[in-house]
Amino acid sequence: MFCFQCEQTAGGKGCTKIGVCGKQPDVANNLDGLTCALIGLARAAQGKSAGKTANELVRQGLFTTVTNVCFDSDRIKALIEQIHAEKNKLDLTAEDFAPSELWTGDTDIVSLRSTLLLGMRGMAAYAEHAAVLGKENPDVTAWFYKGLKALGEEHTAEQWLDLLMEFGKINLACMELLDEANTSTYGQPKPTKVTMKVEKGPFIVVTGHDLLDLKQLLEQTEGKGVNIYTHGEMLPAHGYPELNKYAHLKGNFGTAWQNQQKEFDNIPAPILFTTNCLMVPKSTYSDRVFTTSVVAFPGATHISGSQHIKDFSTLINKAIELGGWSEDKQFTGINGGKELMTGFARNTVLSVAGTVIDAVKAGAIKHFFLVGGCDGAKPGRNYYTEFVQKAPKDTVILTLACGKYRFNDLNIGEIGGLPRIMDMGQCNDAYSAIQVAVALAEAFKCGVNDLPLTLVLSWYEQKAVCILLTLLALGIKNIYIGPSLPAFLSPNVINILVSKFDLHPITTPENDLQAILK
Ligand code: FS2
Ligand code: SF4
Repeated sequence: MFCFQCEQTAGGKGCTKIGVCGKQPDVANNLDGLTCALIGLARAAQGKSAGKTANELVRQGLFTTVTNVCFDSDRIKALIEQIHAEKNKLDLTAEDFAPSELWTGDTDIVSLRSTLLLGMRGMAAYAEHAAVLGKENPDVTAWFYKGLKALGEEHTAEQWLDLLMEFGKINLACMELLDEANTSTYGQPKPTKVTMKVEKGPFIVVTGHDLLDLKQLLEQTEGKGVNIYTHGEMLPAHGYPELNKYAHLKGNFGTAWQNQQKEFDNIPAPILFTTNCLMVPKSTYSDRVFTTSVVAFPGATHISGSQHIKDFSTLINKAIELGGWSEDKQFTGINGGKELMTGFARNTVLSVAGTVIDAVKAGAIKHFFLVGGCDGAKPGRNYYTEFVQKAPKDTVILTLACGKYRFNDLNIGEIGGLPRIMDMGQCNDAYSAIQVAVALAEAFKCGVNDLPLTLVLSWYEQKAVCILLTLLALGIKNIYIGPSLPAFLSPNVINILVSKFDLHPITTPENDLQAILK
């Protein structure tokens, strides 16, 4: 096996014996086979209209290969068979890409090709979340085929770089599509306080990013005496009016994905994984793990459904059987806070744009930071907690994705009635952050790079890769990134990104704050 797609890759170079994530070699090899079959499908679809089934397979196939999504070789092999059947309908002569060539060749070319593939894996997750809500963008769909086909071809470094920038722009369209799908279905997010107290009685913990799964579970548990708690990337669900209206959507349990083995160990409740990030479940709770859509783990109960309509009764019955705690339990975030705030998406932030602009002009707000991205297990990720704690009082912290659990329970005060930490949502809500930045730049009649705004990002998996490519494609410079640079970026590619985009690897919170605010 070979895999270097995530931040925790073995030795900062690549997993070759077993994944640090727990991915077994047979799973890794089958995931490579899946990628190569998708390239074959894209070759077969060239010049033809591929159709709904093929489009779905492309999205779901790429999504399946994202870190911590699918650990089940049987499911991957079944997907490959379906892809081959679709390919044969389109063109019997088209061949799969050779898995032996996926990660080999000239170092810089492998680096650029891998960056495109990994970005596309991330975008597939967003496209799938939009598709289950009935939203597709033909340009995004077409680009999956274009990108997959390109992965199986020879290109110069310049051509790969051009493809990466083109991809970054199409990923913006994909994030916009998902923003539109979410807000048109569930309403515009509103600032919402979320408790970390779990009430006595049966409950279910829901993690991952898929709001439709949560919505269906809320409908199916209504009036049954089973409470629902979000976990990880599901926290922003509380901000959406059409989800928040359910009184039994009670609060948030736990923190970011890498703490799940500790947090899920002793709870008297089942956990539903709607997307990444699933860690190998410990035997003490594996019978309480339920997966759905592309997420799968051998032995865990998988809930499927046609047309994305699902029957969650086995999960609900498990919650009733386990019964929950006999009294209320107060949990806290990693810094001891008992409440979290979410729901500061573009609509809310832009509705107070006048106040924000006045505060900047009057000098009350000196700088904005977008401190966001993925969380992970590395000790160096304390950087993000310290960065927020050490940021001067006249600065505002916008955040998104699961990296926020490093600091979202901190109370660092307000500026002009606005909290200094504003949670804009999940990782795909980077779209919201971009819209806010663009609107501020218009208000100040300057470019986004001239705003008193710095992006301080944390990365772990492939959605962070597609978001970074979008930011670079938009010409956003001076981004700080950590906790370490991706193993798939070769030294030459890093040099290009540093010289072209002033990309900075993080150092220490003190040094970086000083450099940014000087
Ligand atoms: Fe966090 Fe994991 Fe959102 Fe990433 S829950 S690292 O998938 O996509 O962020
Ligand atoms: Fe290793 Fe990450 Fe790949 Fe898992 S996803 S095998 S940890 S590089």
